[in-house]
Amino acid sequence: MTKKEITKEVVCEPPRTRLQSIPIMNCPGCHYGIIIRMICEVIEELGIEDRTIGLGGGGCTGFWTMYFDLDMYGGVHGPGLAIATAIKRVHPDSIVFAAQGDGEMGAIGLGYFMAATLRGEKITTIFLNNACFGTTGGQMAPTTLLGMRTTTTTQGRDPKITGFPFHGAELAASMKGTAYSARMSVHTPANRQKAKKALKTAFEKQIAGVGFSIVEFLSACPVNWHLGPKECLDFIENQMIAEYPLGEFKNVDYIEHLSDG
Ligand SMILES: Cc1ncc(C[n+]2csc(CCOP(=O)(O)OP(=O)(O)O)c2C)c(N)n1
Ligand code: SF4
Repeated sequence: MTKKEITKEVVCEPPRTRLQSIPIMNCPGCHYGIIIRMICEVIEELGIEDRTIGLGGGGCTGFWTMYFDLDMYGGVHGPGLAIATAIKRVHPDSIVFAAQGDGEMGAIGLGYFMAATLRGEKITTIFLNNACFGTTGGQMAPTTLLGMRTTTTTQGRDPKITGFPFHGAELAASMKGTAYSARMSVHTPANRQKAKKALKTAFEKQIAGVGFSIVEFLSACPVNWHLGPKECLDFIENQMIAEYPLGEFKNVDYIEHLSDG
């Protein structure tokens, strides 16, 4: 009997801009890794890796500064979009993206978010909506669903006490300086494809100098949702999307008094 020859063929390689010496340090089932890879793919497809500067956040996106083979800046919890603004203004030819947790952008950093959208800063925001403060143990975030139990809403979120969920993508879309705003999810392959297209469009708006751009991602946090990775996909499909509809909320190619050209 002759031994069957085994041939190896590379069918999928990691993106160049994903620094392979640093493993992704998320909890199992976290969607941040999928989103990190997507950012790398989009940056490479747009050919902007030599002029991209990324900003990590203050929560679980704090580790993001280590994952990319790009110029990266360590974020602080809250003023991320002010820091991203400064980077862009000092380096106007650069392409700047900022990762923002929902506790970060919707609570401590809400003022910086509003200011950046009001000014129409030509930066791209990646807004991670996992309905809780992930890093610090699953406290209620502005995005926590009504009735959802967290470590600070043990009986379920009650709007009479803690208000209603924060809709970042719709809020950004209502601002004059915003060129592109969308909410996407990566919980199925089809949604991942749509999300990548949206992310690419968001970066293209910045490249064209149109205005502020943002993609909100619904993202699983299995450890704080107390659900398994598969149950998290169902939770996104059945609970999260009911509160946070997916889609584009704004997509314009020119904003008077603001856009380049
Ligand atoms: C100024 C400041 N306040 C509070 C904290 C503590 N802190 C660190 S991460 C975090 C919550 C992170 O939640 P979120 O922004 O939703 O990001 P995630 O961890 O879910 O990615 C908090 C409150 C801090 N690091 N800095
Ligand atoms: S705490 Fe949540 S957001 Fe943070 S790495 Fe773990 S699963 Fe991801």
